[in-house]
Amino acid sequence: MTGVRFTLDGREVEAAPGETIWNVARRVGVAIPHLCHLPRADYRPDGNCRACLVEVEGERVLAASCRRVPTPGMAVRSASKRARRARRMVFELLLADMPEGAARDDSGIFAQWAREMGVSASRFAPETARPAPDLSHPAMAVQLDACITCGLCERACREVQHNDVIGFAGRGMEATVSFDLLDPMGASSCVACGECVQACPTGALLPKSVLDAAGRRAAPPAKEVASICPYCGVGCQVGFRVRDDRIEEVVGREGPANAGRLCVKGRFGFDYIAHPERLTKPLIRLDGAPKDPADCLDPARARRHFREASWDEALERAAQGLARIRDGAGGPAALAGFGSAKGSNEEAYLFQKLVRTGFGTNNVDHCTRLCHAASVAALLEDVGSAAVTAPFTAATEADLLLVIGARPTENHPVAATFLKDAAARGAKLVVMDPRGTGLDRFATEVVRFAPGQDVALLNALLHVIVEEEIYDAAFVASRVDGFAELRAHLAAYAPEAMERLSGVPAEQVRRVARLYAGARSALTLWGMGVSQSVHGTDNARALIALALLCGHVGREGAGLHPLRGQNNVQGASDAGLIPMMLPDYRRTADPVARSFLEELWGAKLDEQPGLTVVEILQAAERGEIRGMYVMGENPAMSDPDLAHARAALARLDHLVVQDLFLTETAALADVVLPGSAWPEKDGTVTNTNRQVQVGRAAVPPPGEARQDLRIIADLARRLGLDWPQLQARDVFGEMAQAMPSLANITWERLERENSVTYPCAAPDAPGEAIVFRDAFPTPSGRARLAPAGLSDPGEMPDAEYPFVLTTGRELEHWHTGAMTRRARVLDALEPAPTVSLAPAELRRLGLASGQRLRVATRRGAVELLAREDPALPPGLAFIPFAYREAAANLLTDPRLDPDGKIPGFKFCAARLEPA
Ligand SMILES: Nc1nc2c(c(=O)[nH]1)N[C@H]1C(S)=C(S)[C@@H](COP(=O)(O)OP(=O)(O)OC[C@H]3O[C@@H](n4cnc5c(=O)[nH]c(N)nc54)[C@H](O)[C@@H]3O)O[C@H]1N2
Ligand SMILES: Nc1nc2c(c(=O)[nH]1)N[C@H]1C(S)=C(S)[C@@H](COP(=O)(O)OP(=O)(O)OC[C@H]3O[C@@H](n4cnc5c(=O)[nH]c(N)nc54)[C@H](O)[C@@H]3O)O[C@H]1N2
Ligand SMILES: [Mo]
Repeated sequence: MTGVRFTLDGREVEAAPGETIWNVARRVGVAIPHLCHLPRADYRPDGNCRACLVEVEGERVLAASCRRVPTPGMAVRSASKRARRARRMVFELLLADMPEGAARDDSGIFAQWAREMGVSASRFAPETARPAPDLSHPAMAVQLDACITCGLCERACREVQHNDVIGFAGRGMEATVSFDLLDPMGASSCVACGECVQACPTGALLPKSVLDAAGRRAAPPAKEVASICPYCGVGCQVGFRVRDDRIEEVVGREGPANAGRLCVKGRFGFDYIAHPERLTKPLIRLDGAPKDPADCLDPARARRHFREASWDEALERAAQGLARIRDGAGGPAALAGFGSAKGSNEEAYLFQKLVRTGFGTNNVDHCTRLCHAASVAALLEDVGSAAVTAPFTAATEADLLLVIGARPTENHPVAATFLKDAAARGAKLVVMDPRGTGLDRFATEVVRFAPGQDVALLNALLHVIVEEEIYDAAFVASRVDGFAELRAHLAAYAPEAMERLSGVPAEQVRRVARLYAGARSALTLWGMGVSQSVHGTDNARALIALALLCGHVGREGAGLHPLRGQNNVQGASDAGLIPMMLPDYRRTADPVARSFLEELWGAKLDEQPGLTVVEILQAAERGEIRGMYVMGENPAMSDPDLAHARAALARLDHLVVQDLFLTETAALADVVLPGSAWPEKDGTVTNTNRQVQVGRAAVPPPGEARQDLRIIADLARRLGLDWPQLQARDVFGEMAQAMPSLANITWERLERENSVTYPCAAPDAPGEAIVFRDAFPTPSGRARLAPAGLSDPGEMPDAEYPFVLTTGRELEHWHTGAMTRRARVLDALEPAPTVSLAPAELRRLGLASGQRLRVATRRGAVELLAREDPALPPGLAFIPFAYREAAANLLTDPRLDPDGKIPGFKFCAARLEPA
């Protein structure tokens, strides 16, 4: 590749093929103003604002340098008098229409350049009447008096995030930014990703959190700390902008998983850490105060049962209670710990080490059990490793994307932008889900099927691929075992035979099978719809078989990607917060692994695998587990069949909860320890793409709240372990010794590079984004095609409970609502619990949207507001589990998948009636 030589202000420079004059100038340190141009790869240069005009020798008109690509020998003058005067004129004209002669964002790109060029007043009179501000959205202020119609917001909304809300109404001088059909922003279909706000050069769009009373952002941005978003497994790199120890604004940084983009939670959901209900002192339950599950309904009520205590007293009380049980009749097996996928890798590692060596049991688990446990079981069985084989950004190279049982536009919104990018580029997109999803409008095929019938659908696809011999025969021959058995098994699964169960026309199954098998490279992404089922492992087996059969693993643009949920669920699992596995998935029964860690930790390890999340609570209800330590989890909201789960927690002799808030779980505790929120700590997290990323403390914890890492170590010492007080970087060092997967990743390297993918072959090599190119990490090096059979999807509807109830999430809320219901913007966007139903079902019940409805199952009942949702099929009702006043999990069924031990959160029988 040879570059193009030309001169810039008399200096010889070279442009890469396709590189614009503006980009070359920036690279060599020549500053040219820009407004409508955002120097990010995903923003197309538009050249409409003329702020970047330069003179090209021999050309009559000035050229927009953001778009113009140089030709050999071209002489470009960026600083000629003519170019400078033209650019000045552009700024003056724009300024004429702005309030008080300046932009609304004094730190924005427009104001910076205006200052730089010495343009502070305009010779021109305002052209048009100033539009009134639109303050209808809880998060963003629209003040179009400062708008220069540069179009960046439209590109942000349409081309970068593919949300298609912002457009231009009117023509020429009258053109104005509009949301949908000239709706107020707050009433539009805007999903509040804030991409437009981040792109706007003038402050016409600003986050409300930075505005002064006059609607301006006055001072330049305060300190910006580079960290990671605390919400989902995408792992967006963020900048926390801090003033006076308060986060004022969050901006997207260009991390490998987000390329500068964020979603509503990451950008606007940060103020939970400063909510008045934040715990700032340790609490101890008053002697004799009853543990009443009804307190879970109202933390304020629960608070009366506690008194504040010193850290010394609280830690001593916490440790003594655990030690008494450990050393008593039940022994270590009467103790258990739930660690956190919301904390750092270092915390997760120390937590499991504390339970294994300080409690003396493997009863340690975390929310992964309620999440991808079934996927993990199937992946370990079939390909030998549970992490993704390709990052979601492999969508860029894929020519087909299959998304099943996941709604990335709501739950992994920034990952969704990459999928939408791929579809816009021409990749095929197949979406399979019982409910309509936000990706449907980008899809080539939308396969709506009956809930719980994944095996029927997937086996039918497999049947067609085998029958029509369109599988990847070479891949099957060289890389996988079990083909003959699978083929025999599939004979009974013709799409015509499965149609009755899955509801999918055989013709569509055949079409999709050919599409998927015929793709050059397909990326297979899935979520909770596959995993959270009493036969979730079978669902995942069938899906994995589909990818293996077609050879869609271990190549560019191909791979298996179970979208990981929590910000650190990949890392917490890797670090060993799993009852049957030590760090790096080595079985507790493996004597080599045990003795290696016994040496490193200087402690004896139990070879018996421990109990899982739901099993632990069931054992607690039977009185077999007597003491628990729960950090950064809220099982009194997130576990199935809450009446029982809460009774189990209440029955414990000793419960220690370490959280940010007096959660529904903490309401049942004996000791509550106030921990640190993510923006308050240093530490690493591992995202869904296997990227280990580093977060840095931006603000201190409030009051007497302490670093989680320190609390774990303090408890360990009080339980008799000889642990020094370590910083995150030191713990990372020990962790890297315990975990071969972290080879060649050091704290120093992470500080330097912010993100490194594991596995990584050398200290200076990039990590391996795509794995299993030549072999699978199984004893034979080959993968396994595992046949999956049909079984009931769970508790079947009947005359008494005729509906199927499914549960899950909304864009704005995080799980049990502990964080997001305490984030002002998010709570304002989704303030109340709802049950969504197909319009026809709503009519049948004689209800309209917004009316109260009672939903009952064999386990409990809740009341919530009805919401009409045409994306739901008849017979299916959806409830998000974020609302304590109508906790979805009072309704759900605790039956477990036999292999993954995951409950079927997506399916149980329910009755609906007007309240
Ligand atoms: N906004 C937000 N984002 C989140 C979270 C959050 O709480 N809020 N949580 C994070 C976590 S931990 C996780 S695990 C992820 C989860 O992210 P997703 O996997 O997207 O989770 P859900 O929305 O629970 O369910 C996904 C889909 O499963 C479908 N489904 C229901 N029944 C079936 C079925 O029988 N078969 C199939 N194939 N599909 C079915 C539902 O219709 C839904 O579209 O999200 C993460 N991101
Ligand atoms: N009905 C139904 N139930 C479900 C699901 C479903 O789809 N339907 N999905 C399941 C899934 S996939 C998951 S992952 C689980 C999630 O279940 P949980 O993990 O129990 O839910 P969260 O609300 O994320 O709980 C996190 C807790 O950690 C606290 N926290 C946050 N950051 C920190 C920190 O830095 N330090 C400390 N000490 N605490 C912190 C929060 O305040 C909160 O109380 O829910 C499961 N339950
Ligand atoms: Mo999850």
